[in-house]
Amino acid sequence: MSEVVNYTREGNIGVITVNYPPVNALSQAVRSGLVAALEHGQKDAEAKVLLLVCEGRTFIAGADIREFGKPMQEPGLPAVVEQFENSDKPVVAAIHGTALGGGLETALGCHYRIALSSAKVGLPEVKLGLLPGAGGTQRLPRLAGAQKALEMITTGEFVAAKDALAFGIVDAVDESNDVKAAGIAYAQKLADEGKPVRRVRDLTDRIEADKGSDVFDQFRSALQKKARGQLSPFKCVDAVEAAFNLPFAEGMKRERELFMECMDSPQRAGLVHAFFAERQVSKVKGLPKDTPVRDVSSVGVIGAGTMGGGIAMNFANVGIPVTIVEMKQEALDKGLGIIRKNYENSAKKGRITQKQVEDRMALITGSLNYDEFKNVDLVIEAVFENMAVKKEIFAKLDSVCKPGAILATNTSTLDIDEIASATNRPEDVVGMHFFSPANVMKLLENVRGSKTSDEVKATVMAVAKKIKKVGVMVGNCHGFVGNRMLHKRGAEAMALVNEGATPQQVDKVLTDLGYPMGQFAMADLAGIDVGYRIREEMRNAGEDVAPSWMDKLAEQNRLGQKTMAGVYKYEEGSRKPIPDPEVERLIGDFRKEQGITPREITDQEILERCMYVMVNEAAKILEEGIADRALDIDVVWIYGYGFPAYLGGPMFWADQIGLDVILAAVEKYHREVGADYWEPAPLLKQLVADGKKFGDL
Ligand code: 3H9
Repeated sequence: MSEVVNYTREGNIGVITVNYPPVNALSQAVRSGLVAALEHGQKDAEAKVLLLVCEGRTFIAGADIREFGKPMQEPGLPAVVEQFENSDKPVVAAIHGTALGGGLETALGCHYRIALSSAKVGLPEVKLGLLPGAGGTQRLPRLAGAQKALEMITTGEFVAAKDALAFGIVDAVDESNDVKAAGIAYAQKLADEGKPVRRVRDLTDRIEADKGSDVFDQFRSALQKKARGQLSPFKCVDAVEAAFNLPFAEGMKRERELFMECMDSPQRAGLVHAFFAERQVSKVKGLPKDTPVRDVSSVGVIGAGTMGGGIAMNFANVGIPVTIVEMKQEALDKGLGIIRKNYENSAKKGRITQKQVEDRMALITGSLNYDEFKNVDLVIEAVFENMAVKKEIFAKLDSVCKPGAILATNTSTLDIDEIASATNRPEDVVGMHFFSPANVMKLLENVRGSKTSDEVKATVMAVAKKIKKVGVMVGNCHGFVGNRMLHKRGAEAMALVNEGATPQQVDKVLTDLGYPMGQFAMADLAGIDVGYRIREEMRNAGEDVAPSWMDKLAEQNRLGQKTMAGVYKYEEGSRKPIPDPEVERLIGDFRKEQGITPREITDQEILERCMYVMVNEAAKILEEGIADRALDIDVVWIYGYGFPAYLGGPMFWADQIGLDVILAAVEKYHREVGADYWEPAPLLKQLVADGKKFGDL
């Protein structure tokens, strides 16, 4: 018998058990083990009904993603599922944890399904740039109809057991937490009642009901907006539609063709890279796995502004009490009011209940007094970017907070070590850089200072997980990983417009690549005054800051979305940027003032300058050890800046373009543009010389 799948018998029930930690993925060993165990069960004269069940934390969570991109080894999963469906003896799948992808498809090949009430099912292949390739697109609609099947397959979202029951995906839900006992009891009942096999492929009611429906076109047109630039969501619709237009066997062939198209696409490679990268970042290089983690069951936040409020919500959302301290009652009331409004909006959209709104608000208290931080386990400072103010706050925290409390700053650019130097416990000081809106964006850049202890590092990574963020540990430098790269892209975007491009041309190149918004639309969202204030402060400090047409926007009170005019103009109630001839004139005047003769700039030049400048900077970031691995940078950009996951992140993308191509362009722009940041990164040169990629590091 196979090591990972075994066959036993309990009375007249033949039990096929998968045991392949951590998630019982369908590796070649599992697939062949399943076939062998099924054959065993078929031959076992004593077995009247067969039961498929899994050991460990979950039912089969899908195909083994690590096998993707390698030659397929027999038996293929569609054939395995078919053999289960062909069985003459009824087969029951008993589901606990998550039955996902090929796991759910295997269960759909069984004749009956029972799930624990805590279980979830889903076909998340689309999130990996794929579609269900073992009959999921053909069998799910036969149980759940076109609408539900399309929803599940195009979003990849999981469905709770009780909903799966309502949709016809499972036949029974068991309230216990013993999946094997529940499965055996159900199988026994079937055996006692002499229930026949029931093959999903033969079910036709739902197919007849939805044949010719316009639901497929509705999904396609909704996806034009939601899944712009992506391949697999559209292929998912095509595959599901085939279930309604073709006999089962033909539909399976169509599914296979579409599946292979997706499997061979670079988007699949990018998304699989992103999947593993997201999991890798939680394993911080050089941080021992058994590093103790401090308990964080109460949190303090300084500042009730947009960032502070959003940060506080993350903790209240997972049941952790938060105290927000502000300087003035008015600011505190305003901040708490905004938090309530955000929750109320979520309730209106049906995302949370009114009770949850009240429960979460009850966890958030406001105060004007730092003494409230006496007993908290973690304080996060989220005031404006000013070193002197931050140092004053940290000195105060040092005197108020209990020993062992973690003192974190949400700074997006400032030196963590200098902030830590205002305390007598720099080992407890760390950066926790949230991304705006902090209650939505999934990235948390945890920034280690030179003295931050391992325990504190491990704790902030655990906190990220607890509040459902993707935590990435990075080093201390101006802008850390994300903003340091963004600043270079911003400088190039400005230079391109100065030289002759329009803001909308630059933004379009970025959105065509897959970014949710371009550089200038983003500036309008953040507020034109933000950069203006920073530049003014630098000028006041005697620094040499080049003039910018953005300053003129700020001086005309064109501050972005909030004043309905910035780089773009906006219509009442809309966030859609509309190019404004007035701004083009203003830019034209600026060029004249600066003695610049505008030239035609190609989209390719925009793409290269905006992207390669980031890749070159990222190579320096890697070299300096600010990021531990290229994949950390990829994850920062996917979760902090909406870089399209299907491109795998900027480093994975760069590897696909070819580092030699990028280096040649960086050298060219270094000569032509001349800015310091175009100085080619030695690491980039080294990798090209060695014929290596970022992914090889
Ligand atoms: C598919 O099925 C295609 C078919 O339609 C057609 C075939 C012909 N394979 O996430 P976690 C690893 S496509 C290999 O931290 P959690 C993961 O890397 C597949 N490894 O745990 C990690 O390893 P490590 C469709 C996998 O409890 C460890 O397991 N299925 C796989 O937070 C723990 O993972 C999916 O897309 C896999 N399939 O969440 C499901 N899955 O410890 C993808 C996980 O070394 N998986 N690993 O870092 C998930 O959504 C989550 O992992 C799951 C558990 C919800 C299962």
